Amino acid sequence: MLCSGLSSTLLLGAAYFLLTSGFSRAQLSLPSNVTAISTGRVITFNVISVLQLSCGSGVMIVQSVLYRCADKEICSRLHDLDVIKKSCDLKEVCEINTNMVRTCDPSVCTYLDITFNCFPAIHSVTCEGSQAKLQCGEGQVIVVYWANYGRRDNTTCPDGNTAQLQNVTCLSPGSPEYVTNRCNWQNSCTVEAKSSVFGDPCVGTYKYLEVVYDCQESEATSSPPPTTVTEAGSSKTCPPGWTWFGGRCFIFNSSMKIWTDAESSCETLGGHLASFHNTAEYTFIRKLIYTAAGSYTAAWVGGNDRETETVWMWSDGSKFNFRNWARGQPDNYGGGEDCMMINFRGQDHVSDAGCQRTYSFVCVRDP
Ligand SMILES: [Ca+2]
Ligand SMILES: [Ca+2]
Repeated sequence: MLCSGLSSTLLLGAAYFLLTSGFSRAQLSLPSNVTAISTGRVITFNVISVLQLSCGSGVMIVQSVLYRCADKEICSRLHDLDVIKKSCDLKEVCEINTNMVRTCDPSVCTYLDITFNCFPAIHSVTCEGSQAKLQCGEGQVIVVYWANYGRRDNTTCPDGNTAQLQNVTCLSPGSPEYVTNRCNWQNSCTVEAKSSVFGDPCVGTYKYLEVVYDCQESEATSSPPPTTVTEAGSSKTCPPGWTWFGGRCFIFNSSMKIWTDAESSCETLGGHLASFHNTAEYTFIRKLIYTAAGSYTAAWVGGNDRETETVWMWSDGSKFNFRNWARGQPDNYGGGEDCMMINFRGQDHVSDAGCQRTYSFVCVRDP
């Protein structure tokens, strides 16, 4: 296809983009508050068969792929941009086999010109069956930007037989949330790169776990984490005032309400009283309260055994697996404590309390 056929090229490219955008464009991105530290550019002749893009320390996001032509015209190929982004985005180093991209016309368009931005982050790769270890320096904590258990090129973790390396669009959409919940705000953490953890997104493919994360000074964790993150297939944002964590949005409300009125308030805002399913979420909720109120104010959350005594549930309908009650709790004191509160007397303390008491509360909703 000649460069003069640019408009039809773009149309074809656009159609291809619509078909594939669910994978490559939306998913492989960083939170909007992470800014590029440098830019890179590789210009090559078509005759070179392999070219390398590198960010040194940091991960790349490919910005443009152009063919520079002898007559100075430029072909912009959305399809090739898509292919290269799919393979390179969020990596520190990326090798492109130029037969991956289709030239406009070798006799006319002789240069391939790729530009990319580099962002401060660490790209960790762990082959299937091994254990990923994320580690930050002393006084630092992990902030997870992106993760995928699957495969998106056929050169990483090449130990499988050839047939097991062919599927390069293998994604498990739950990976970012799982790794975030497990590792965020920790100094180090381990994650098993196994299908028993993530599910098997592509049976018969030899997979690997990629995690893109940054290390931040632990003092910085008192400021809210980024409110915009990218999850499977789309970029999701919390409404103003809400804070994102682990794929959900949270907000603290300081007004004192009985439990059912607090739940109603949260429902009015499109959510429920907050639930938590691991230590990271519980710790985050306490931090959210501290940031908003200036102290660990006692607050209602969504746990309750109002329906059946000792059968605890979350008001948002999620699975109740919480066990880490304060010592001696829940005690259903006086025969009438069916609602869950945290921060009793400002302490790291989860207990049951009478639902007619009034406390501040924390709501949760989907982005
Ligand atoms: Ca009870
Ligand atoms: Ca109690």
